[in-house]
Amino acid sequence: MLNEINISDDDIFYFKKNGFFKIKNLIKKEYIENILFEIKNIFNIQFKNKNIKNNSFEENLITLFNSDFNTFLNCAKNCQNLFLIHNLGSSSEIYNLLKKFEIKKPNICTRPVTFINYEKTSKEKINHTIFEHQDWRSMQGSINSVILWVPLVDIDKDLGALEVSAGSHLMGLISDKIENNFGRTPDKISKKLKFESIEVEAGDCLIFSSFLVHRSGNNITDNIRFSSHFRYNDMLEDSYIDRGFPTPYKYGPDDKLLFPNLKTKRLIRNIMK
Ligand SMILES: O=C(O)CCC(=O)C(=O)O
Ligand SMILES: [Fe+2]
Repeated sequence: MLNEINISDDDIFYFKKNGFFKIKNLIKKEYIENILFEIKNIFNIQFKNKNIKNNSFEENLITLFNSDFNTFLNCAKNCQNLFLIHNLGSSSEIYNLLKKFEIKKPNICTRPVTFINYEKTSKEKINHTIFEHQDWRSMQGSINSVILWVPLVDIDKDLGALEVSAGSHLMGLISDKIENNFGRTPDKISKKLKFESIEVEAGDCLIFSSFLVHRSGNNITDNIRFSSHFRYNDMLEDSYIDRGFPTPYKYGPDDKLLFPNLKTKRLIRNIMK
């Protein structure tokens, strides 16, 4: 799924100094297109089920968002669980790439997330534009932990390209609270930082230190910004070993039975006959 790429000593030097590095044309374009197709397909199944038939995917999405928010949200959640996304993030090719960035024994920190950033299907700003933060605050993993940020479409400044503050990783943890699941960095410090937009094309990948201060750019277009984000730890990093490998992410089922009247006996017998 990846193209042959060469990471030079200069690239690693750049990464260490700035806290991020754009890997051009890392993932085969076709693979990214397939992920996008699968994402849209999850929604398309529900558009059909709900008899939503507008002209475009965007219009259908808005209709679903407004008419059945719960199903919209469940579609978005299922986009986190696509085989293609998990296969990419847990591939030996990505494992080997991480080793080039001096992650001695890479391990997956948490499940990947896929963002479908669109103001017209957002209840709050946080749903499409994330404030300045450091991912390490939520991960609390190895000191050299990294994020692979993978655009699923071309993302230029107008579409809200990710904005990073070069070198900010060298401050260590400055974030003092978790807000909406993100380790927000204090305004007093963020305001003084310089940010640059990292424009990317589908197939590129941004690797960055979990201490790098970053935020979403403003999407001033009428288009959806799709991206997937992967987080990794190094199981051989001393402080992570010393801290006993903390794993602060929570995951579990809802206590509530969502459809108490579902005729499961009849349905399972019908399928199994
Ligand atoms: O994609 C974005 O704009 C920000 C995402 C991000 O920083 C994160 O998921 O931690
Ligand atoms: Fe982040």
